[in-house]
Amino acid sequence: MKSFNELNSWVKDMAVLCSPDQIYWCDGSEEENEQFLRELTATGKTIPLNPEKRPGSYAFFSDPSDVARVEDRTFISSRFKEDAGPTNNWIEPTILKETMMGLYRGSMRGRTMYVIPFMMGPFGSPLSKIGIQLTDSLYVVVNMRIMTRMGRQVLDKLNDLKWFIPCLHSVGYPLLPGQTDLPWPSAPIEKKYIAHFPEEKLIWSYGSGYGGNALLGKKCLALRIASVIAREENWMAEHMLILKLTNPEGKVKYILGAFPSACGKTNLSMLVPTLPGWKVETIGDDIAWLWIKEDGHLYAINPEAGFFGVAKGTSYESNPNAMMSIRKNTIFTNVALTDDLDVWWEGIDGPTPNHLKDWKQEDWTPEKKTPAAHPNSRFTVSAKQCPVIADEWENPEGVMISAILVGGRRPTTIPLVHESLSFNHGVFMGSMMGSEITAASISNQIGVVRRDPFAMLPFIGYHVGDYLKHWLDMGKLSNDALLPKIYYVNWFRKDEEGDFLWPGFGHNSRVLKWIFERSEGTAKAKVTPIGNMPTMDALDIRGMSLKPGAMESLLEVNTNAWLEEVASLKVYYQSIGSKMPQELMDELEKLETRLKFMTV
Ligand code: GTP
Ligand code: SPV
Ligand code: MN
Repeated sequence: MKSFNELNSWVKDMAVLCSPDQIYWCDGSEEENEQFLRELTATGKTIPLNPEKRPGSYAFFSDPSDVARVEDRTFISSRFKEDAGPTNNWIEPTILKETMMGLYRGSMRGRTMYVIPFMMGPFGSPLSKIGIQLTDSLYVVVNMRIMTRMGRQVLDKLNDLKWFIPCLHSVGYPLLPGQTDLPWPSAPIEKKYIAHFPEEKLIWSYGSGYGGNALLGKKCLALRIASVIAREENWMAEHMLILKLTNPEGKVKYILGAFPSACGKTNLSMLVPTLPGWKVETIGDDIAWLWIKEDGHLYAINPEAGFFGVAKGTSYESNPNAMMSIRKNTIFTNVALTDDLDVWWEGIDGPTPNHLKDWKQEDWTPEKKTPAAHPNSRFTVSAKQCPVIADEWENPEGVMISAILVGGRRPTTIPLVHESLSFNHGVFMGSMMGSEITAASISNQIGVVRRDPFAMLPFIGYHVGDYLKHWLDMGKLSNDALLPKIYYVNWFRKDEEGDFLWPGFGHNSRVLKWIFERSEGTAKAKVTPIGNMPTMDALDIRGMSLKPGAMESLLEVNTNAWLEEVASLKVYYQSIGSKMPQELMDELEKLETRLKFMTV
């Protein structure tokens, strides 16, 4: 964090280091944005889409090596390794800074350094934070304008807020005299660094232009650095959607959901219920900042202003509200293009076209075996364009939370839904989360199940043991009666044939209904060794077709499978080391005892 007075000298120092040809302060205006998009078009970095089909929208195609977050190249550079913990990459800060200064030296030659003032959180919220990102990528500028509250009005707020989080970003591809630019400049993988300095609250990102690596307000600031600040200031920064659920009588509840990347947050946050009379509206689709107010309840704001959503698989059938959000003024990255310059991806509605340009800009026909759109292709769109954005989504006071969902891709063992027995048991449920690795990060282990506590594994800015302790400590600021219950959900359980047992998407409203009614005290539940679960008749599955026996499998607690889970969790907890909170080890032991001795 730096004080307002240091802003100009910091910008100047970074310019001396990176040697851009010029410095440009972004004002965030419409005219400025149009000028940037004209420039991106003229230099061949983007393709404007057919204005009849997709007005105001643009397609970008990344370098094939720069398609997702790079977890192997992401660093928590605290002074001591112990503070970064066993799950983060760590390099001692003076060493990392020296290495990165070497890379930044002259890295913006031949380019402009854009200064982006941005706000995370609604104007006027007690949690909102200001960041200033310096970048040599116009793609980043036009995306940050959608994803954050960006522009001149933020600098006015700097007077009041006094502090800002400095974020330095370079794609790492300087232009020497006479050198032509690439459509998507970036640096080779071994030169990429996504670095966080938690003591200084400083972000340095080098070598990548994609998503969370480059739009520094998102994962770097609103999760990794914010999680460090939140721990110091008694609040929480979480990888969670926020939704508003209204029942047929018009009663409203707000629900959080922590699912790992590409596990259904955007989809759930704007779901169209298949249950008549129920309504879901969106507050946020990826990040929530949470705090406990004096009334003892948990409140949430969405620090972002837009959605950076997974394109692949999005359709009018799976997520109509996302499809309606992206009809205009949308940036698409790594999707395929139709011959009449509209977007296409695997899973979109309608027949597969006979000819496309794929995300590598090559001709594509259905015979081609490779996917036309990259699995981590994305759309960037303002939250204001979502037809079900809730009226109160920018309320600086936040919304009061009634339930927290946790979950991930678990083909076996974990049932459709189970409910925490206490707040600490709920934290235990979050701590044991696991999920199959998805294409949202670059990995050769896609599909392998890994532990991902509260979906925060790649986003905790400090020691994972301290993070779990912080959850427990937050619980101590209030009491179980006022805090939301935690629900472990699993939309991804599979049958023997490898098909999903639960149809998911809009049908998830049936689970939301049970959760809503649990918090009202009206829904039926049975006690099981793992927590409270709906009785076979408690879930409203009217009008739904499930395979015979599917419901039994979805609500099954297989003792042997769970005892294996317990054994694997013991190993996992050990890997966290001495900072693993005793309360959670106690919860694990209690679970084991219940599994062994409880009769249901
Ligand atoms: P990030 O933006 O990476 O954090 O992802 P996310 O958590 O917002 O995930 P998103 O909603 O974009 O969903 C990712 C993929 O999961 C989609 O392409 C869907 O195909 C799939 N998905 C989402 N919800 C469901 C569901 O209820 N059931 C099944 N089977 N798949 C789902
Ligand atoms: C995620 O990976 O969880 C995302 C996409 O939301 S990115 O912004 O690239 O992190
Ligand atoms: Mn995400």
